Amino acid sequence: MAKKKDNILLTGAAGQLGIELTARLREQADVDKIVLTDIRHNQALAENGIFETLDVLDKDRLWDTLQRHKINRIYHLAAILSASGESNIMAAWKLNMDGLLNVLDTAREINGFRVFWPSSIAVFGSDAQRQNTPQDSPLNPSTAYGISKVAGEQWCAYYHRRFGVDVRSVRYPGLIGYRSKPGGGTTDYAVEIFHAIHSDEPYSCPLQGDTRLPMMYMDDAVRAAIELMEARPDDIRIRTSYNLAAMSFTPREITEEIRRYHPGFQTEYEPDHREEIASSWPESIDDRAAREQWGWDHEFDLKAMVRIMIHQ
Ligand code: AKB
Repeated sequence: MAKKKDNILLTGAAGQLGIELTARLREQADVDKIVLTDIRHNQALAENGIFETLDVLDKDRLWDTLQRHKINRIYHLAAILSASGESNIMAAWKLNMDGLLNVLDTAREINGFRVFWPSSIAVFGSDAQRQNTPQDSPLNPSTAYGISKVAGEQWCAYYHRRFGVDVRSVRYPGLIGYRSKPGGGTTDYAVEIFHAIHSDEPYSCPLQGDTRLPMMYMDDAVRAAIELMEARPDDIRIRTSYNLAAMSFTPREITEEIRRYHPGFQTEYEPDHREEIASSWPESIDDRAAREQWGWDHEFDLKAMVRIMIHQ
């Protein structure tokens, strides 16, 4: 018997990852319906498919939307990221935590439902090993965002253990793509730098030149989410969140790579509060568990990513 096609809902669909994930999901043959939601109306998304405004803090409305569209997969992406979260810690905690709990608590009422929820390298703090950070490291984060991700990971494991909710998660590094803009993250510089290439001014980088961070090209990030959602439940042995890695670089190294195409390009280093966050995060990640358990493998390194970002 042919497998029933999926009805998928995205929260935070207008965000950096949501836009890219939507484009990829639309190409999948086993997807019947994609319902895009975001807290604010988005005309571009509404013109191309089903779009509804949805505040994930409104649990009744979330339930109603899932029921009306017979949703069996959710990518719950709505969140406030690390740098923005520091200017409004209560808003970050409320959206990131209550939003996730609404999704998990609703999911336990629906048979055969799957949840994807992104965690982040922000779960690690300065007492975790910084190079090749292991899956099971101390989690003492430095930001409100990181605290919400650590708590969220624990809630995911709890809902899986206690109610059998099929929730799956990865700890994303900084994400880089050209179809959508990031908003409010510490790693946003790695996208903004490309928008500065054609300016007459040098790019003003909010991190120090030698602050190394784990990063990932968007196509890898999107594929990771989809492959994890398609993995056999028995292969997923970690129900908090998987370490995930692709490349690591410093602002100076990405500048050098861009200069191979634009030799006049300059970066000035003017570290602000984001430097403090970045220097509490890992430099590189050990993601062997994801590779061994559900076959994760990245495709893009720094050179490939820069080539695409320059030529898109
Ligand atoms: C951020 O910088 O806050 C995010 C993340 C690594 O979770 N990109």
